Amino acid sequence: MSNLVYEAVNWNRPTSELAQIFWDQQWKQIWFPEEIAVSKDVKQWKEFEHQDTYKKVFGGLTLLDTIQTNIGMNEIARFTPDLQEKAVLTVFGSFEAIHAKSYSYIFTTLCTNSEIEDIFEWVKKNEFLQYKATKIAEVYSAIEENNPESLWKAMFASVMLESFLFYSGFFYPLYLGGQGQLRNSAEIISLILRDESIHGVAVGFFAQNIFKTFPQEKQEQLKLWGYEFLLDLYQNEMKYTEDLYAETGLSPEVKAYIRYNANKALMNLGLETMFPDEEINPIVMNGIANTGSTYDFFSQKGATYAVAKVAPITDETFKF
Ligand code: MN3
Ligand code: MN3
Repeated sequence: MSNLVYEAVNWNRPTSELAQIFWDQQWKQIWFPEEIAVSKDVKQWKEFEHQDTYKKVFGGLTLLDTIQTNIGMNEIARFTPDLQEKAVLTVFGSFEAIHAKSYSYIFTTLCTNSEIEDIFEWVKKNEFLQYKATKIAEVYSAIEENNPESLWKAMFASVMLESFLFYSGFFYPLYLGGQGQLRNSAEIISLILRDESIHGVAVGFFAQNIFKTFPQEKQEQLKLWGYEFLLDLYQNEMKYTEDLYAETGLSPEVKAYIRYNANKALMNLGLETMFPDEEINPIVMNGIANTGSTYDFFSQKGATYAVAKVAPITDETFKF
């Protein structure tokens, strides 16, 4: 017999400030890929010019959501001491599994079996994709019991993945969907994005609470680690984007969108942004702006470019 005492999760009193809010919001937005009529995209898909890019975008996203299901949310939940936060993170993990599965639903609807096999092979072979998966998974796998620094790093990596690194992929379906192309597949992305925005805010918030407990010297050290980690992933992301979007000519716009989201990830973690504000394609921006309230965000696309500013976290952030 060990002396370990098992404690029961007690939701009768709050042990974590926003756990209940994150819990409620996540369940409120439950969805299943089969609810979206992706088959309506089949006709456009047959004539679509850049099928190769599109398939690779979704292949890359599948890998990231697989890691976030199997390693990310699991490991972070496992080592998070607060039982309510642990429960919230476990729920987030189930949604990651829905995300990862939803791409397969799109593949099944649009592609042949041999095409699908080729994509999953490409995922294993693309060096930039494997690099980012490895970097993130390493931090997830390095969490230690009673080591809040290692947990903070894993939460930092999680926010990088969910608020920053997914967006090189999200760009394309949002960009096309906003112009009436392959809209149903884009709608799935908008639903995923809606979940990711809660995850980024929640995990960022939990991370900030841990960060506050560190002495200033430790905080400075961790910040340095964080910015270096981000820059390394950023450089890789630029190469991934050039490789992925080569035939579309969209790389410069995707890169601007990536920098915007890197700033957003830093904001979620309570840290200073690092890239200057710049113009983001308004079709893609509208895809994010309206995901909280409506599925039909495409009808509201803007006609002109505007400089996208990242908003700091305020009380408004928590009104999903
Ligand atoms: Mn996800
Ligand atoms: Mn997520």
